[in-house]
Amino acid sequence: MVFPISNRQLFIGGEWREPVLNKRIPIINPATEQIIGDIPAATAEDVELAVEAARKAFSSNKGKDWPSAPGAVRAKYLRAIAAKITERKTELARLEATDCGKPLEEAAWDMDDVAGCFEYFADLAEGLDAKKKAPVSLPMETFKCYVMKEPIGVVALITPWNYPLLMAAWKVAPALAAGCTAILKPSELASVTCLELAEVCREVGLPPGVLNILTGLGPEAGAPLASHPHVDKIAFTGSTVTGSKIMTAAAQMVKPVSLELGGKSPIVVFEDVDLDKAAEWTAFGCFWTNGQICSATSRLIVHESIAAEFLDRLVKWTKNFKISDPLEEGCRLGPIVSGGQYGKVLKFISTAKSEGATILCGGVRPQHLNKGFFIEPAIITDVTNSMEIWREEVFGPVICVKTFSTEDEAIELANDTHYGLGAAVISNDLERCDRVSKAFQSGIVWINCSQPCFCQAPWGGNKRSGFGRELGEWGLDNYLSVKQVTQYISNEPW
Ligand code: TXE
Repeated sequence: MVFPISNRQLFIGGEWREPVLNKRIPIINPATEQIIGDIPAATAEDVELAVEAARKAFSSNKGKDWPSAPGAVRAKYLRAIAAKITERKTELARLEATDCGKPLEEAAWDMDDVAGCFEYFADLAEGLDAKKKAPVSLPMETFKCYVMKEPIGVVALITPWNYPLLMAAWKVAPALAAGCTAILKPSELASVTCLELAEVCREVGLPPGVLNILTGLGPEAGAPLASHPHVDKIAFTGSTVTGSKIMTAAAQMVKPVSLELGGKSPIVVFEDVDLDKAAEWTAFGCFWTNGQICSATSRLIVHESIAAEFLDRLVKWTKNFKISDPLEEGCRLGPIVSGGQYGKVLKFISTAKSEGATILCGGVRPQHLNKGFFIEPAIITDVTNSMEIWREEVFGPVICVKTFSTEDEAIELANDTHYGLGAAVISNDLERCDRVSKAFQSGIVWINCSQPCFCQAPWGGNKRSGFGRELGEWGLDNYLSVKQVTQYISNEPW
């Protein structure tokens, strides 16, 4: 089905602009493999213009500019953006589903979360006004000291394709709330809704240059942005490989970065669980959004005494999923985002098979769909600790299974990874859950569930899953720098 997609340009300094080199990238509908439009492809020349516009919005007209405006003023814009997103929710959800392949219903939840995220950071922007000068207590009365929180400056926000508008919101909302000005570079695989965010910003009259949106390829648009000397901070979500390149570019100029990277999160299922409920959370935790979630709990570690029965139920759950065009009523799994990612996921599965793993179910194109990048969810057993499928992020609907006999063994298996984003434990023994939560080496832990996420709570990982936290007050702090001011207040000479 062809859905009309607006022919947008780059959004720089509050205006639509053709890319300097006039290049465009086709948009491919992953459900049909058809080209359904195109997006502008920015290059270093456009990055230059966008950084200049953001810098001007940050530092011109002191006293009336974005960073020095009261938080309450910035909050008004953030709320206006949230209201427009809500107003256009149905249309934006359709665009998102068509562009990245996620089921329409899930895309609609994303739009609610996007609006909620802008609302939440509007509240925090207002809160900043009351915290302008936080006193520090000192051991002597001859000095007075206070702390000011100031926006970091011009920030580069580089985002992925799995939650295109939501990942943008997680960065844009706190950056703008803090008083930063920004350049957003969404993924070339799914940029359509981010270009609509530009239109929303234009409609609500966001001051020119406060948010600039450059679509384009990673090496052509992302790299010059990350290495630009007038960008003060980079916030990135994406692969560990690209995260490392961005960190290298930032290191050249000693520039702060926050990185939300890949994962290979475990879900540990103990023998005392309700098997159906546990199977449902396990299926949700790994197959939601087709497993294209950095925190997907894609390593199942299940107690040996229930493994056979549990896997039976898990297979039943996955077989119930409706796999179809994401716009179809009741769709539960859409296509993988792109041909490249599709090939990558299939390769992971065939390598696992050739190394001796058993594909218990799925891992192939569904018989009823002969076009589009569709894969039936795969459950893989007989994996060893050293197999690639057990160690590396697949970013597709694939779960690998290992069994354990003791709690210590389960924890060891769970932590035996170079990633550290999420981890889940399912058990009716809450003391055990508490022990296991403490032992997990991850930034996020779920007890008796997997994947719920709230914009009030910090999000981010350890080890090669990156560092820094998004969301909550931690997410706002990502875009603030702390200034200490100490004053000598005694009349006596020092
Ligand atoms: O990611 P990239 P890709 C993982 C997942 C997936 C793999 C590859 O395993 O299979 O990454 O996906 C921009 N300088 N995740 O290729 O390359 C790029 O244009 C600056 C995990 O899509 O990391 C896009 O905007 N920017 C994940 C963004 O980086 C560069 C979400 C992410 O792309 C750049 C997505 C460069 N040199 C994929 N190269 C998660 N953590 O949620 C690329 N980019």
